[in-house]
Amino acid sequence: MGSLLKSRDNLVVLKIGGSVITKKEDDTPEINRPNLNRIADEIGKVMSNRPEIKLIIIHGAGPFGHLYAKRYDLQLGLQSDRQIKGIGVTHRWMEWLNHEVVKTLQKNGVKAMPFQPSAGGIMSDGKLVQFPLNVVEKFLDLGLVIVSHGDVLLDNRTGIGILSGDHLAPYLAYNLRANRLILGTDVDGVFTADPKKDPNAKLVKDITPNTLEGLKIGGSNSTDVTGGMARKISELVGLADKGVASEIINIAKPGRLYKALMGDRMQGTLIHKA
Ligand code: IP8
Repeated sequence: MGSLLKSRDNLVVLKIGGSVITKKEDDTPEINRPNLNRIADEIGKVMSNRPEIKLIIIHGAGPFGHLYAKRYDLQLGLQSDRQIKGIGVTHRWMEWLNHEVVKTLQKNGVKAMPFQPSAGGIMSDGKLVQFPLNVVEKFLDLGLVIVSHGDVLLDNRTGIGILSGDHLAPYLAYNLRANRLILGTDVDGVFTADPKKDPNAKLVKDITPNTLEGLKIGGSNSTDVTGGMARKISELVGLADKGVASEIINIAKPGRLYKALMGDRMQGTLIHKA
């Protein structure tokens, strides 16, 4: 028990946004190799400079998951036989992406360990209600870096559902009492409008449960079956209310992830209790 508490002191949950490490070419999912290589290099350097850190990495899907989840309407729950094949197909694409992420991390000296959510996780109406936390803890205690991802899961009420990494990361941060949750995206944080489309979009430096109301949040992705920025924020504000603060940073910009993991909390949007 003592060792578990000690490991949680340094526990960091990092979400790597799917849009940062993937792209779509001619309707086929592709890995953004330059970004993945650089991110793995930054994580490798942090882990050798600060070996006391226990790290859980959750990566998003990008087209690897969203393209197929949408093609088989998996976000609607189980409604027809046609979807059954899509469960395995979507999961296979996610496993492939996960394999590439883990391999790249390992090449950069990270003791990365793949962890498949659909093998042990169950949802109920889209909410994660079961996950093998004890297994995750034991692997962390061995010194491994868990590398998990968004996935297709069994759902007690709807048959199947999509587990977003944006749901899994806060779930793990809360249930394993992480002291930091970092969400790495391809924008500088939360904006008042979509910064890729609106030049007047302003960065919101910090959000608390009290300031959320009245905040206009921009920047969702139309191909994303799991909901974009607004859903992400409401989940994180709920988490801040329970005492786990989080940060949204731009890990598409070189060096930002390294600085964040080394302790800099001021680079993007901080979501915390008032
Ligand atoms: O990109 C979605 O994960 P996310 C997972 O983290 C699937 O929302 C299978 C679409």
